[in-house]
Amino acid sequence: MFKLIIGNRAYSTWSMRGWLACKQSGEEFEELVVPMFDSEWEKRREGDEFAPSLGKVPILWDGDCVVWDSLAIIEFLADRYGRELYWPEEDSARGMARSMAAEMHSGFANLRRELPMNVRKSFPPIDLSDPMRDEIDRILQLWAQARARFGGTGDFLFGEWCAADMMYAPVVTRFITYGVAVPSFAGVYMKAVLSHPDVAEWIDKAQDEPWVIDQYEVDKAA
Ligand SMILES: N[C@@H](CCC(=O)N[C@@H](CS)C(=O)NCC(=O)O)C(=O)O
Repeated sequence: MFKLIIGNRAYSTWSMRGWLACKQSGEEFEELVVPMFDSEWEKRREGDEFAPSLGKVPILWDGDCVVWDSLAIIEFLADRYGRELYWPEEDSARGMARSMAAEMHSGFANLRRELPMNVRKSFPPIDLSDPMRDEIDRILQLWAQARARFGGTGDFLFGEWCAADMMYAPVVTRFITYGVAVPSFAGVYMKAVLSHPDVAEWIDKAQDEPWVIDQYEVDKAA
């Protein structure tokens, strides 16, 4: 059985992506939730289990084999359990899905910095900075293109739930948390993401976590 080390469900976007990828494998796996930034955090991340990732989560251990970084975890699991579980079958759809996942992984710095994930909260709508507005427009444009070209009759970006949806799931929760206005097609897509059983399970379990990180609890509209 492999083991996934993750941070707080309430706040850790990259953990959520890695965990969604593990759920998609259909395999039983052990999960270790490590509260980020508590008094033990620095000491814990100096331990052997955290060493390969320089102390960041998620980290997947399978015996001696270790894979860190959410996107690497997706690819590792796709190799092992079948690419079709993670990526669209058709080349141009898969090319776009991979590009969107990579753009999420390396981009949208303003959104990531200014709107930290908090799946337990929903704040009044905030005023968006111009750089963040541009990033949100780009995300909505990508979602619209994927849905129009490849969504077909399915609910997700490329029809079936895939790794691109996993990568954007924490964006969906951020849009909800900070009251970001979206066009109706995006609202429908976001509802589908929130209703996906794995996403719903993640959000559900986050409600019972005892830990609070003050900096992620700030109402930015206030
Ligand atoms: N690029 C990495 C990012 C991992 C990452 O930054 N994880 C955050 C939690 S969401 C973390 O461990 N932060 C703790 C820290 O930087 O001390 C991935 O995709 O997994």
